[in-house]
Amino acid sequence: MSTTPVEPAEAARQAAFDATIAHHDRIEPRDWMPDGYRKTLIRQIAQHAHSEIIGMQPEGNWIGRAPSLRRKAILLAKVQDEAGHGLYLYSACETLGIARSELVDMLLSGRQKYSSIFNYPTLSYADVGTIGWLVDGAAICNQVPLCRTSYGPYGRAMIRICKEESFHQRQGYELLRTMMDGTDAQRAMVQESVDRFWWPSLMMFGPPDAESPNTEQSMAWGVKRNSNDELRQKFVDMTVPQAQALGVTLPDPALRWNAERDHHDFGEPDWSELTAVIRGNGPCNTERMAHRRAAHEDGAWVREAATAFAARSAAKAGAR
Ligand code: FAQ
Repeated sequence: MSTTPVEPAEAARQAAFDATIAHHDRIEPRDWMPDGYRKTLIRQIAQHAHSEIIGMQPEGNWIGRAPSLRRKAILLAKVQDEAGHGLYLYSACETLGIARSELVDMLLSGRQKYSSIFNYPTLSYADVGTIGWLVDGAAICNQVPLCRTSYGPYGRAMIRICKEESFHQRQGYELLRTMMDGTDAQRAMVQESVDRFWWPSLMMFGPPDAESPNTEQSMAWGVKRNSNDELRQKFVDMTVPQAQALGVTLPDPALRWNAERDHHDFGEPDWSELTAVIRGNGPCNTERMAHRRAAHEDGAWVREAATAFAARSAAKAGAR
């Protein structure tokens, strides 16, 4: 059998990369990396950044209708954090040799995805609490292991993001706790919101491992540290006692403790729904993208002004 000859220099670079991965050390922007590794990181980090930016919309929808000044201040801070997360992640992605404008273009043209969860509507103020509790809770489960991802700039961005996500989750839980201690109508509002967000939150972890085309290679490269199903299970195990403490019912009749497995058993999410949402056919996909395109167009003058200012500053610095 004939094999393609590998240049000695390339073989040495590949060996150095493999050794770094095997030692759980970090790959840094100037290190050599295989094309597939670079492409995988650009895909995942960019989709993560897009998710943070699109993820501002469902909650942003409630800033003007927050029930008190305190709730408004908390929600404003949270949504601003999400913008910040998007910026750290776009910056981490740019270290891989791709321009932010190109990443934004890929989002706006539909060539890159963002998390399915942000294509669901926010119908009541309880949804702000549920997003904090369940959606940020799922995000934390998924992102804490990413602090140890093999690519340095991504892992370092994740450390800061996870600290802020913890605050987001707590504010969501605290909001729901307050509502659960309120009136019957408020309790019903929380339960209705949890009923709508439970299954979409489980889908945030991606398709089941057997149908996840990227997991095996991403784990071999240390980009992902756990599989989709492992993290989904961790999230369920973490959330069930919190639901009990809150006094809400998770809408899954199959949910029960399995002492043999030392984990909760739970029902199968409707994977055809995840596929439909990822393909653009979720309840709010069209609205979310239309809003993002309009915001991008509205911001054109800011980008032009910043570019002109940067060019003038560079020219002045050159003249000095
Ligand atoms: N939605 O082979 P896999 C947040 C796609 S941030 C949409 O398993 P992979 C903070 C996947 O891209 C939430 N698409 O893929 C916040 C792939 O398509 P591609 C975002 C999905 O990459 C809270 C295909 O399906 N977090 O919540 C989804 O190995 C509150 C096959 O899937 C991150 O991005 C989905 N749910 O695993 C903000 C974390 N699942 O690209 C505001 C980083 C899968 O081949 C408010 N990302 N797909 O065309 C990851 O950990 C991974 O990328 C996974 C997917 C686990 C999401």
